[in-house]
Amino acid sequence: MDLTNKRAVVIGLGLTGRATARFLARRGVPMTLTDERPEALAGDSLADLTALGADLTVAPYGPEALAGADLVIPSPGVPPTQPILREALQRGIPVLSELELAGRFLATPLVAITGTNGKTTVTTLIGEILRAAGKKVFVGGNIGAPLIGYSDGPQEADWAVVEVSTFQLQWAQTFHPRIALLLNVTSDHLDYHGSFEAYRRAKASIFACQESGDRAILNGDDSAAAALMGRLAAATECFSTVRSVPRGIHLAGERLVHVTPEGEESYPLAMIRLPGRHNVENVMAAILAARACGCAPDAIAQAVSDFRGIAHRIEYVAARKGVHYYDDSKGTNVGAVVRAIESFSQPVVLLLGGRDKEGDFETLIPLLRERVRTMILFGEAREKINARIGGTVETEITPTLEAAVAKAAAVASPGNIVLLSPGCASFDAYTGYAQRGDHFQALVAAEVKRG
Ligand code: UMA
Repeated sequence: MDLTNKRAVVIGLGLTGRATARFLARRGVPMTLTDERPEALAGDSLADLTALGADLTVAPYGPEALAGADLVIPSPGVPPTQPILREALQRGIPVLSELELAGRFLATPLVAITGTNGKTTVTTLIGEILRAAGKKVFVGGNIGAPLIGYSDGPQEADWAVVEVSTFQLQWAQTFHPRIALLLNVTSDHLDYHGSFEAYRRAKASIFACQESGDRAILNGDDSAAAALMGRLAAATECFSTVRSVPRGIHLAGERLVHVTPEGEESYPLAMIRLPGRHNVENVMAAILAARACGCAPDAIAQAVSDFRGIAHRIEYVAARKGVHYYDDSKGTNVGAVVRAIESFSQPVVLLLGGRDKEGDFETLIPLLRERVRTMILFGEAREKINARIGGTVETEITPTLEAAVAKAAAVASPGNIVLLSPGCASFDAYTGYAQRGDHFQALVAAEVKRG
């Protein structure tokens, strides 16, 4: 891609916007920066860019920021309904995600992972396996470090392993992973994409530019993912915990059996230290990707058995008076809540709430009846969730997470699990799920100290 004599407009100066702006600055591309929060561009917040000699214009947030634009790079969180994006499209100005731009300058083969849930676990685990197998790896994308930062550097890794969100895929046209994984598709981000169908299409677009020499990995137990079997250009493998598969990996008793054209390989189920059937799926997906990257089965088995999971994803926090507390702050959609509840056989006190994303809460009802003894609703969406599923089981309503933890400590009995799996975004009260999870853990620690 030739950026000579082009002016770029970068919308949103968070992690992605900043990394994009640095990339453009190093290439001498003049740019206009705009953000709906003017403070993101104020004071010395642009010092790193000016130090790079960036040719910068700061514009108020709105279509007027598009003056002279040859391309527009929106941050992932900018919905397509924003007037500035609608205006750019109407004027025929190319709109590219940071992922698309990064892909155009990437020389390292790419493993890309998408799905409603499990992306971060699978991305992290693939990175760990590749490292254990002696490969140099960049791990990033939606998980934290934007891919554009890697494309901007010397690109010394053997593989780039990136978690990819639908927000990033939305404006990607030529994004071409050597290995692409679709883990599952359940309802999420409908406030952004408008419909489940649009969300599903955005997820499936991860495969759009793949060719026959590439690898596609699908969840055979997920209807939206499995529907793509036989319809992709790339060589396709799938994983299943419920049935055997002709090409891919499945669960057979106490072993994971990988069927390849060369024969069968198998791994002990007991090597997986993470709870829940969903984590068996996650490990299966990672094995298929790692084998496609050329990692040996023994290195894979070792890395899987060393893997203890990721922060804020059904993370054990502490015990108090026989009650065990778990932090699943990363569970920001209803599908994630289902997975978290299903990970426990004990009665659950569930903390649910935050900022709603048009979540399909009614689908929780059978599981709530089966496994949840008390549901504590908190945050901005508490009344909305209460109107939809309140009273299905014993229900408490509290304004904040702090009050929710205090209530949970008061109602839980020995043998119960207190589970923060909010099913909502955190942005009503926090900068992100990690800050919410840290706060939860601090509140639990205070309860433990209190005795
Ligand atoms: N902004 C606007 N207009 C808008 C929305 C945001 O100007 O309409 C501005 C905000 O004021 C802010 C900046 O844009 O200054 C923030 O941009 P952003 O919300 O796109 O966030 P980044 O900091 O760039 O972080 C993004 C991802 N965030 C989102 O997709 C919302 C991070 O994923 C990701 O780790 C990071 O890029 C690096 O790739 C977070 C996430 O919640 C963890 N992702 C969603 C998920 O996993 O479900 C998709």
